[in-house]
Amino acid sequence: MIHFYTAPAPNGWKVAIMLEECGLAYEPRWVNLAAGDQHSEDYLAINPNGRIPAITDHAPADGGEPVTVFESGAVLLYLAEKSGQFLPTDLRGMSRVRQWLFWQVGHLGPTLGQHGHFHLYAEEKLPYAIERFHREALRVYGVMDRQLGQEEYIAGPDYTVADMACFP
Ligand SMILES: N[C@@H](CCC(=O)N[C@@H](CS)C(=O)NCC(=O)O)C(=O)O
Repeated sequence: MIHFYTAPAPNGWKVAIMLEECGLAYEPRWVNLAAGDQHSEDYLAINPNGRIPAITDHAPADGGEPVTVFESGAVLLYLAEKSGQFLPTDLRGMSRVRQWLFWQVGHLGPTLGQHGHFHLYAEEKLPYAIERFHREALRVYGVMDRQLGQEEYIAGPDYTVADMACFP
């Protein structure tokens, strides 16, 4: 059984998609972000970064103690390797998925997060920050658009965890 620490937010949705797609047994453990659950000592023992998502796998493949994983990209790779799904096993295919997955967690996600923050939520409207992240959001959308103009899915011909990371 996998305990899935999450909340209704994009980084949680990535892992929710994968858990539903791969068919592994899991139970959601809701983290109330508005109430600040993510900063509690109990939760920081699961994810020292104080964010969702995270998982604890109580039946890891090596038969040992439960394994806890945080960071959406790391969780997606862990589940892909555990289930043997949505991650190619050949060198080139796996390399493509890893690079697009790292691109999502390093560029697409943070850029859109900062854009949304400064454009929509920040009480003080800072033109420099709004313009910077707007421009960068358009750039990363352009990268994705070009890639999807050439390939069926973000990392090539197959549907993989890289698509599940980008979609939400
Ligand atoms: N790099 C992290 C980002 C996780 C993240 O930012 N999660 C948000 C929800 S989408 C969160 O937990 N926010 C709570 C907060 O900011 O306190 C990942 O990919 O897992």
